[in-house]
Amino acid sequence: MAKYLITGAAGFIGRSIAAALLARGESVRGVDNFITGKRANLIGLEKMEFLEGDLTRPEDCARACAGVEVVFHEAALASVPRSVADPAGTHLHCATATLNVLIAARQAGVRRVVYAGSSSAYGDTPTLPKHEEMLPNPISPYAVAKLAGEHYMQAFARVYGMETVVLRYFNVFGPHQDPTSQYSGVLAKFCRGMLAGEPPTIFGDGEQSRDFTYIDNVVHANLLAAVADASRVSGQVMNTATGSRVTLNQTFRILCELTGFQGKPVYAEPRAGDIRDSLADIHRAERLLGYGPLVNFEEGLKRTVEWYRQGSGEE
Ligand code: UD2
Repeated sequence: MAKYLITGAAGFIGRSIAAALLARGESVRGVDNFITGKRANLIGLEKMEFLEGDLTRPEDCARACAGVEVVFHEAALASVPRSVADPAGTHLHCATATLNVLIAARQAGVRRVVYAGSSSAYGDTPTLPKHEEMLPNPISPYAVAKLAGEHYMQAFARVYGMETVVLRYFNVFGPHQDPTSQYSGVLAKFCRGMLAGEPPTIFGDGEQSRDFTYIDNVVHANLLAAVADASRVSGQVMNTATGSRVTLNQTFRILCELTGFQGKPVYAEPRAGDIRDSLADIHRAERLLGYGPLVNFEEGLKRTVEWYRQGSGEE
């Protein structure tokens, strides 16, 4: 019987958490509906018990949660522009699916649910760094749906006494992130494109900034969140990031060095629902989890470019 369930196990973050747990010899179950997850991401995870299932179906949630102690809920449609194009789809697969997971987890006697929150919850506030005491101010349908999931986590902790922990991820990147969709994260797209000699498109003036967080840091935070003392972490929201930021223009220049790309970017209209600047205050995760970033941005980017250079991520 699996001890851990990972939703979105065929996605970039889910498969990375699964790999870390399996490397520790843990028993892991994964569930994915392959809307954005990839079968190729399951390679190397053969010891994981895998269920193909959709979290919008309560019966699939029940099957996934049976006998499990801890759930890492990573499944989502993770894209601001996708949510602008299809707000109902994002709501269904982010908000409704999260409620279904919580209901099934409670029925199955799951002890703890760790949730993949999003920095988009903060919205476009000028205050930097963003800290958890700030009022959420979501501006895209994606941000609203992910924030609804956070509130459900907190409500289940308060009214049912379930242990729930929200990790608010800031722009996660790294190996296994899908570069092939129009909705892919910017670094995956840029790495793959620039390695192929294609000029990247920058939406806006390129001076928007992000606290880009390498995947190993996010995996580290999840493993800590699974074992941290419930009296300290249950019902809490914690930024999961590095506490530093770079602009897209700076990132482009670093990527030119790493990939050998010699062209110029194409500048296009800013994207609807976009945030200008994003930077995390990570003190709460440091204090409550003992979290600290393991890999900085440049090192993470180097490893990521290497991974795409080896032709991984293509299907
Ligand atoms: C949001 C969240 C992030 C995560 C993600 C979904 C914020 C600050 N971050 O990321 O935490 O939840 O959604 O996985 O809300 N861009 C280009 N060219 C491209 C693609 C993107 O210039 O080809 C720009 C885009 O306009 C934006 C930046 O790059 O300014 C980052 O875009 P993204 O889609 O990678 O992530 P973002 O910030 O919407």
